[in-house]
Amino acid sequence: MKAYFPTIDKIQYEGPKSRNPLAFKVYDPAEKVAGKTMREHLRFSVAYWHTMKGTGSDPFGGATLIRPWNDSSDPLKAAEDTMRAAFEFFTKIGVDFYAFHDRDICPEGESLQESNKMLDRIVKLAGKLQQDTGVKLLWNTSNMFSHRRFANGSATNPDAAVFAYGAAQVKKMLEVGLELGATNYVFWGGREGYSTLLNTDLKRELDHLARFLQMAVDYARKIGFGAQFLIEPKPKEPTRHQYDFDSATVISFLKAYGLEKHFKLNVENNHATLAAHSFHHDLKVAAINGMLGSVDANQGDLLLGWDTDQFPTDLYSATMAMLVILEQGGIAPGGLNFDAKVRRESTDLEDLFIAHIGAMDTFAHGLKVAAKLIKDGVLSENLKARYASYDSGVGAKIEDGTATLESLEAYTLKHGEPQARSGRQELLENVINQYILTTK
Ligand code: XUL
Ligand code: CO
Repeated sequence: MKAYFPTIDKIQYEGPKSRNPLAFKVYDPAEKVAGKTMREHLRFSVAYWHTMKGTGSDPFGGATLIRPWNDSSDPLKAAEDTMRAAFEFFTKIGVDFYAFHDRDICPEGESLQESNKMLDRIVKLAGKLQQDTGVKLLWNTSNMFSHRRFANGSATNPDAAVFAYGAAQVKKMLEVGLELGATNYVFWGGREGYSTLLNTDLKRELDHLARFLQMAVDYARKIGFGAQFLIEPKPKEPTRHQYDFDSATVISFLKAYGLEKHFKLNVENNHATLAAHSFHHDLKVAAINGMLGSVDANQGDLLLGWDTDQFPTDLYSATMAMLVILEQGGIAPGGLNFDAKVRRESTDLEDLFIAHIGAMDTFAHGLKVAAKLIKDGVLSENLKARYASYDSGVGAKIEDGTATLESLEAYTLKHGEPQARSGRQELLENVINQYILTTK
């Protein structure tokens, strides 16, 4: 079989002293951290759309990333070559999972029938390659945002025929997920949002979105597709206001429509920061509601302010992410999907490996630091002390619902001005840095 990366062997762990750019310095899949291997904890996934299909094009210029798997004039042959190259990449970089949209793995035909027929051919190949390599599908999803028919969204389109088209696409992709044993199914609301309220019936569009999701739940149940369903929040881009704004908005939407039992969240760092939140914040909001299902592990650029989808290199934010994940007992059946692309100037094939290696090392270090912080009780002891006034006395009465405004007035009249207590933020920040710097 043709090799697309003939000069690159399977990436190995060489440890922190290695100078080899094509080796892991921290990520050792077999190393145990807090009772599980790194591989089990981290569940890394490659994003097909960026890594295999990314061209480097931007609003100012076309493709800069010319890939050898994309050189056939026959689009189906190119799709098959791409799938083979993808599995060579997955096995050489050493991830257990991948993720795709329908239109990433196969081009769209002239009609839905033709698109589905072509898709079947590529899905068959994907199934075979999954079997040959043991790489699994973390999630699949439908692209309901690239084609011009979806200019005004799919589930929230003012035209019911477009709603129907998107529904048909999701039906097919649920069947594909079942066939390929996907562990999750993602709904990212591509163009589900609006550009101006002047032409938008906000209430009706939200009702339609809920109907769409309920239909997907019903069909998955009908065909026996038991994957975890995930909604991926994003506040803006491509629309000015996306309905799935952030974790809190999605959770309240799901609860308003009685859908909260069927969905969890796929939280993405760059989307959280576009919503003016930290990654830590949006993960935590999902987690405390029992709804953190999976993660799109990337990062944005604060100087640019759009969805730059960069590979995660920020040890601090990876540490905070792993803290939330470990505290909730892990991310399975979700994973850490690198929804990230190499820069358009990073034109070598090798750059794809280097980018993933850096991202995997970043999260591996975040995992180790977070495990140590938890083991040493650094934050939990401080939290316990900070809220101790609610463990007994007046605080316990507030928490158990027996306090009233009258009883609290009486308490205040008796005790007077509360004592100032330091939040000790700088101290905690120093401790986190100490752990990041000294964890081996
Ligand atoms: C877009 C984005 C998507 C989803 C899948 O910003 O993150 O790639 O992850 O549709
Ligand atoms: Co994403």
